[in-house]
Amino acid sequence: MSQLKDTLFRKIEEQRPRVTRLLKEYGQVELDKVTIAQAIGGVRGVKCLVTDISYLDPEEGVRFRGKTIPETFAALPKVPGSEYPYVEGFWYFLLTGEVPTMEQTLEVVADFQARRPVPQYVFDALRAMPRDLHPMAMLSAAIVVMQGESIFAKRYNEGMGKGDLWDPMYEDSCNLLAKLPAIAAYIYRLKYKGDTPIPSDPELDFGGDFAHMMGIAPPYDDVARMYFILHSDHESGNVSAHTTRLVASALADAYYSLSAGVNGLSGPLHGLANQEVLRWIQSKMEKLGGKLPTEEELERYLWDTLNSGQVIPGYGHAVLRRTDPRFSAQMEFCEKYLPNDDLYRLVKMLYKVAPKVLQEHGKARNPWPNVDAQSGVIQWHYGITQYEYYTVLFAVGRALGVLANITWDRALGYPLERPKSITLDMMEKTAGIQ
Ligand code: FAM
Repeated sequence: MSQLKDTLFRKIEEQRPRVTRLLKEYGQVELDKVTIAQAIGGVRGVKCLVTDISYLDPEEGVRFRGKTIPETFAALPKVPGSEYPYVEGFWYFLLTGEVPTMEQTLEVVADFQARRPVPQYVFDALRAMPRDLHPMAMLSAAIVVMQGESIFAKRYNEGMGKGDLWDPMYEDSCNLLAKLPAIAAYIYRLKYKGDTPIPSDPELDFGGDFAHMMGIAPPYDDVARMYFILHSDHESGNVSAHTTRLVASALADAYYSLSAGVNGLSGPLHGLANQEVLRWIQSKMEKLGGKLPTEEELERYLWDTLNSGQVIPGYGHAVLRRTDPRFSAQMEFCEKYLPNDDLYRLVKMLYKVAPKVLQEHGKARNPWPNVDAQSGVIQWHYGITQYEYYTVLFAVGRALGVLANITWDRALGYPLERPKSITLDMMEKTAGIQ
């Protein structure tokens, strides 16, 4: 057994009695109440999901396994010559809550390298799709087309007990994760680079190999590592995380579940927002003949967008009430590597003007930027000018978090999710409306 799997198993054994005790001895303790506004309003704020992978504090932002983003970056082993950690070491950390040593990290790197080859039929299937299909639809299809590889589905059909199902879920998750960079890069080179796929370099790590297969020189390898880690998890109520877990709760395997989560991520209010941000700011620059707007022009553009009933992409959040630390982490990168990039300067100007306008507008509960306000700009700078591809990058990162979650869900025996519905009539009756 690998050190990662061994540590994971030890952690699972530690956590199981906690769940049993909470259920048996404290099962009736109330965690929250649900109001009509919450039932109608997308279950916002109702505390009814459990995950230990990450926690999202409205003021502070996300913590992965108790660590803030800067603490996570500082703690994990770095790729030699790079400023950002190995994605593989982050996977170890997300799964176990323990910071791996360099040796433990390199063991995961080697394990992922062995799991990396993608079946030829996946590429054949991608080639058979219309070239103008959205890359998120291509990614989702490429994931589900591999369902026949699922070890979980095989073991389940052979009658494996519920308590052991975490093991094949872990195996499927590692197999899928190891293959995702090659699939995502293949989609990119097939669609946008004249069908010129670049084979994987078996010596490279997750982020390094992705940059290599995209055909983009350093420091894009560090951009990839940073980006995948930042987008990995945001507790489990967001659409992509929740969808993946919901589907997996019916004991669907990781291929079906992740494909479903990727479909959820493709919504413009969720993962697709990063493509919207760039589209929105570039359309302003186009109107100005490629010039940067002044602050006054930008303010007017913001009001025009709001007055036409559209949202300001990249701003607002369902849980956060401050600037997203994932935005700040990317800003730090931009300050170092692309401080004079025009688009970045515009993003900075937007950060100055938009919160004020949104506050004045008075609707958004959070007038501050989220992760998507920044991410497209970095990708554009390094030559990925096809907006619609940005959510694919988000999806590769998000896979880390959701796959860690569904592995743990099987380990702790969490059951099928099945919230109760009521009718409007019932709600009116409860409210005392005749
Ligand atoms: N621009 C204009 N109006 C906004 C707004 C924004 N950026 N953010 C929120 N509002 C409006 C919202 O549409 C709602 O209006 P109605 O009452 O007319 O429906 C009102 O303010 C209250 O919304 P809220 O409670 O503050 O936010 P929600 O929890 O309903 O929605 C978001 C959260 C993220 C969907 C919303 O802020 C939004 O649409 N933002 C722009 C799109 C975006 O950046 N999405 C990416 C989110 C990111 F974190 C991710 O998932 N990748």
